Amino acid sequence: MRRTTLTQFLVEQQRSARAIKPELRLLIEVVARACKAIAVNVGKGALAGMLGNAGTENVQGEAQKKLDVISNEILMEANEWGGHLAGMASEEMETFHEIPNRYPKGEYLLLFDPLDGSSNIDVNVSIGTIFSVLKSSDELGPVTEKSFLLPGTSQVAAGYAVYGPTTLLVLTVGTGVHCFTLDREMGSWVLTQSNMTIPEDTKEFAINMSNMRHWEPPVKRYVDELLQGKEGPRGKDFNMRWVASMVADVHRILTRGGIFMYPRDKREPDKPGKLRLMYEANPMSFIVEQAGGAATNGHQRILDVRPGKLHERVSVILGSKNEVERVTSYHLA
Ligand code: AHM
Ligand code: MG
Repeated sequence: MRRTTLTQFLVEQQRSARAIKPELRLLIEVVARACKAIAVNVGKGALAGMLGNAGTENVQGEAQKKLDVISNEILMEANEWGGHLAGMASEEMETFHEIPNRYPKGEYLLLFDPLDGSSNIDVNVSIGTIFSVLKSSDELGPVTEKSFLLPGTSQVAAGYAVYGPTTLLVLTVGTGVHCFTLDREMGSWVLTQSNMTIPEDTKEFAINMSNMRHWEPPVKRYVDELLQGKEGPRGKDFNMRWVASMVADVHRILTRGGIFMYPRDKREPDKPGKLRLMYEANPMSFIVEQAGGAATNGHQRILDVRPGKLHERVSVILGSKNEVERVTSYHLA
C-alpha cells in the first residue's frame, strides 16, 4: 500500500489544491518536526527527569511543568531561523517574540500552546501541542502585540499533536481536516485519515462537572437536561467523558462526535472562561468548523471574536453542530 507522508500531502496542497504557499508548507513542516521532538521528550518521562514542576510560573500565574518549558523551547528554536515568520507567541510566554534581525523574516505569525493538558503530564494521560498560523497584515514593519490581534477567521493553518498511545498530528489549511500518525521507526508523519467529519448529532458530552455550581443559567439548563436522560426533555441517555486535556477531548469529538464545553463561570467574573482564545480556542474552532462542527462562546462564533489582548480567555462550546446550536439557543432565550 502506498503511504502518503505529511511532506507529500503538503506538496499536493501547494500544487494541485493551491491551498498553501511554499513558505507556509515549510512552516508547517518545521512545526511538525518540533512536535516529533516534543513527543520524544514526553516519551522519556521519568527516565530523563522530564516529570514534575519547573519551579516557575507562567504569565497566567500557573505553575509551569518541566515539559511545558522544554516544549516551548523546542518550538521556539525550531521556528526562529526558517525565514517564514514575522513573530511567535506562546501560552507560556508573557509577551510575543519577534524574529531577531539576524534571521530573514516572513509574513506569518505562529501562536501555540506548547503542551496542553499540563495537569495530565505526571499521570501519564494524553497531552498535546496546539498551534495556529496567522498571516500578518503588517507590511514588513516591526511586529507589535497588535499584529497578533486578528480574529480566528484570519488563520491560514491550525493543528494539534496528541501524545497518546500513538502520536498524532491533526491539521487543517482550510481544505478539510486530516490526521497523520507518527511512524516512530521511520520518523515520518503518515496520512491515516482524510477529511475527518464530526457527526451533527451526539449522545456524548464533555465538561468539568465539578464547576456546575458556578455556571451561568443557559449551560446549567443544557447539562441538566442531558442528565435527565431518557426520562427528560431530550428523550435519550447521554454519556460523559472529560480527559482534562483539550487535545484529547477534541480529538475524541473529531473521531466519534460529541460536545465540549469550558464555559464562562462565576469564579472569576472578569475572566470570560479558562481557555485561551489565541492558543486554544481559535485553532480548535478552525479545525472543528472544517470538520463540519460548530464553535461558539455562547453568543458569538469563536472565529469572529476580535481579540483585545494576546492572552485573552474565552468561553468555549464546540463540537457536534446540532448540540452546539441548542446551547446557543439557550443563551439567546
Ligand atoms: P493548560 O493549557 O494549562 O494545560 O490548561 C488547559 C486545559 C485544557 O486542556 C483542558 O480542557 C482544561 O484545561 C482542563 O481544565 P480543568 O483542570 O479545570 O478540568
Ligand atoms: Mg492549554
